[in-house]
Amino acid sequence: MDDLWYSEYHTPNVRFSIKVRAQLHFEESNYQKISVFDSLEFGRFLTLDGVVMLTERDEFIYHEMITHVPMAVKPDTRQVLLIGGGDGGAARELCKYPGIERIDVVEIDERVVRVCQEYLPQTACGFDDPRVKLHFDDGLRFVRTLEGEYDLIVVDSTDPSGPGEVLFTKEFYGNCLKALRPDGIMVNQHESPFYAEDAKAMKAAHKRIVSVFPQARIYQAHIPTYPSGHWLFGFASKGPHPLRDLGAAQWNALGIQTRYYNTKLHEGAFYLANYIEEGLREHES
Ligand code: AG3
Repeated sequence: MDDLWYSEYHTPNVRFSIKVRAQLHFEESNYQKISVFDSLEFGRFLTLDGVVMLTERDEFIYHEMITHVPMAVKPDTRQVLLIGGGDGGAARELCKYPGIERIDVVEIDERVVRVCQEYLPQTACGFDDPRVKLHFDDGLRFVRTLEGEYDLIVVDSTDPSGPGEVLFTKEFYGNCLKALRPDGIMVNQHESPFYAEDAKAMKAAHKRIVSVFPQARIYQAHIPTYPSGHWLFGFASKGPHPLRDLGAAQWNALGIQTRYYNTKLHEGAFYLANYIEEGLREHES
């Protein structure tokens, strides 16, 4: 087979395809179908239920943007809760901060972690740091029990269908608010603004976050292997503002190496296209 392609439906009428060298792994866990492929253009990539979670070539964009944006706003972050993130990429970025004391990773599917440890060491190395504690548990169940414990919650979930669905509910966001310390920040992967179905889900999620958090803003990044290549993240907090409280000089003084994120781009990432702003504005305070 020398013409093998992986395809994902981004809409019923649009497919995104990557030429693959080989399928390295397939299994059906208790929660989902897990595959790892090797490709010519994007290196190895992980899919869950047929949806691309990360590729070796462009994962740095997503993982840097979901971590360094809140960290540059709140550099004194000590306790972090990472919901999902079973590939280790977000944990890897957070471990670049010597000030972080503990990262609790709550991943529902242990098999995702084990498969990434076997095939995707580039991201799974995030689990090697002793500050990272793995909890194989349901994210909603885990946050329900918490009160005022974390400076930062990173919601590194799948799309809002399947096991990731609860991580887009008002109940989940309300529990995240409760789990945060007084100046706490929650950042989540917020889907794509472009295709109609994705836009609907992302506006609904924003509406729920706005109804729960005093501050809620959206920022963006370019991620080639996600639908439309245009991806959003949510920044919500009990107080800190993503731009007014950006400690650019302080962050730059840390000397953290990044390939996508910088503090200028941080500011730019919060300026959205008109069509997105218009869709969101009705929900913002
Ligand atoms: N989280 C999944 C982002 C959603 C991708 N959606 C899609 N391809 N339709 C990424 C996990 C990386 N830590």
